[in-house]
Amino acid sequence: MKKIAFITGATSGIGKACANTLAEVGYNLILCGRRYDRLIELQKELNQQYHIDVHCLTFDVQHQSEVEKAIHEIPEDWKTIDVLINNAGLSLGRDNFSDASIPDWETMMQTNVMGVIYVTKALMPLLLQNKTHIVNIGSIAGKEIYENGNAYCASKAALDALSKSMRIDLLSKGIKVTAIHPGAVETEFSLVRYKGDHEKADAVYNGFTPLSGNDIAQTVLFAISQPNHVCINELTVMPTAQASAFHFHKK
Ligand code: NDP
Ligand code: 8X3
Repeated sequence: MKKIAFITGATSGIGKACANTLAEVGYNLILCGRRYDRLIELQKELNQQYHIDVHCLTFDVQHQSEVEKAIHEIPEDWKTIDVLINNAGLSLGRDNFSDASIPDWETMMQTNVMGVIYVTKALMPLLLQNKTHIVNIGSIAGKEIYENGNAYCASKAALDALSKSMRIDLLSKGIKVTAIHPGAVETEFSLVRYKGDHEKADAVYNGFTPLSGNDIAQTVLFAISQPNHVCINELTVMPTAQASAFHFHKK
């Protein structure tokens, strides 16, 4: 029987790359995101290319009732989830604490922190039943606080704490929890952060080779491919040209 992975934020970037990587090694996938058309397109591609089954769930992780409704409607034969990848997330703006927008901050906290809580709690009976491996996509931003990172850094620091808490609380249930903390990955992340400003978004990755979504997907695959008795608790992954949140070697 094929394994099943549940991936949030599968319409783009790291989540989409995880979908491709896990499809390639034979997982069936539950793919989530708000953009239904992208999910359906990806479903078709993966189905044709890798002959795997894909179930799509459209919901906004910020709304507990939407999350619960979608998860409640998972068909019976999709309930044996082996891997949960909590990946959906975003940054909005890179503004000084004094003038950053509170609605932006609320969206980040609600998505990056409460979204992970809503999804994981709604899935909990299935996670316990299946001893599902939970993989949370954190960020270097949760480890090293940088100027004008404020609420995004806070949201990823909270997720770091949540990942550690899950690992401790679910230890006796036989559930592995892995946190992956990427540095700069070229996805739609910066375009979202800079609200559609391509020039600002592209500038983030100028002068060095950033990670790709696939680089992180390969790290996730490594973590979930370990023997039963081995748990990768956390990994920080950066481009070779990045040494910390502050140090880049740009040409
Ligand atoms: P993308 O913008 O390319 O992808 C973000 C994904 O999250 C999309 O699929 C989007 O789907 C989903 N998403 C965002 N908000 C919501 C929401 N409210 N409800 C449901 N889904 C949502 O960025 P990345 O792939 O780079 O980001 C993935 C994760 O990686 C994030 O948690 C990010 O913080 C983290 N990360 C990224 C880094 C980078 O440099 N790119 C570095 C470190 C961490 P849709 O819009 O269709 O709902
Ligand atoms: C995304 C990486 O350094 O822009 O989490 O915060 S960073």
